[in-house]
Amino acid sequence: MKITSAEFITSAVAAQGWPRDRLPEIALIGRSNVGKSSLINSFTMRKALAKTSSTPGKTRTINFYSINGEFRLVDLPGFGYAKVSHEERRSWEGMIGEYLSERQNLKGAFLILDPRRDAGEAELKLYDWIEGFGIPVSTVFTKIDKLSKNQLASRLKVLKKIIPAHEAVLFSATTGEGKLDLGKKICEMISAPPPRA
Ligand SMILES: Nc1nc2c(ncn2[C@@H]2O[C@H](COP(=O)(O)OP(=O)(O)OP(=O)(O)O)[C@@H](O)[C@H]2O)c(=O)[nH]1
Ligand SMILES: [Mg+2]
Repeated sequence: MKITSAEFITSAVAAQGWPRDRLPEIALIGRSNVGKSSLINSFTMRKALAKTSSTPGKTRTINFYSINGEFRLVDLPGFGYAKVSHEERRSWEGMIGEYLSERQNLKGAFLILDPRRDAGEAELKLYDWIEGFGIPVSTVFTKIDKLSKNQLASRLKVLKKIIPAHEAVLFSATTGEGKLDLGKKICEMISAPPPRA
């Protein structure tokens, strides 16, 4: 996929703030600090389009980025950020749940995982939760530059037994590896019939 334009559209904390048109959307979901915002920057070749940080919990709103004027990548706040209050966590879950359950534009989601960590109950629950809304989910293993080929192969063997990772995309925001595969998956998702009519 050739990227001709990439722009930040808006941030939202609730449905009133979502863009009002019919452009298809692909959501990025995963633990805090896993690299969701970095993936957007790397994929679009725009260094600072999405704000990133080495401290977890950087993205706290739902952020919409328009790509080629054809579809939007939607950066969701990460979950599992230990330092937030119970109340704040509930509000995040509410915000993401509202988006996943009600957003008609949503054509697919990427569950972003760091292959150095074990996929735990939180990831599995999330995978099932998204699928339960009738949204196609694809797994992306990111930060693969941090592992050798052998390490990656053995980690994937373990992880694929835990998490549904059929045709997982292997990605690195640092090297740009996996961008072609990611683009292909996005094309598949946006050209498929609406997941829920
Ligand atoms: N080596 C390497 N570092 C990465 C990669 N992707 C992200 N990082 C680093 O990981 C940290 C977190 O990246 P973010 O993109 O801010 O993570 P996020 O998932 O958006 O985090 P939240 O907004 O807190 O949910 C930053 O320090 C990035 O530079 C990658 O592919 N390779
Ligand atoms: Mg982020």
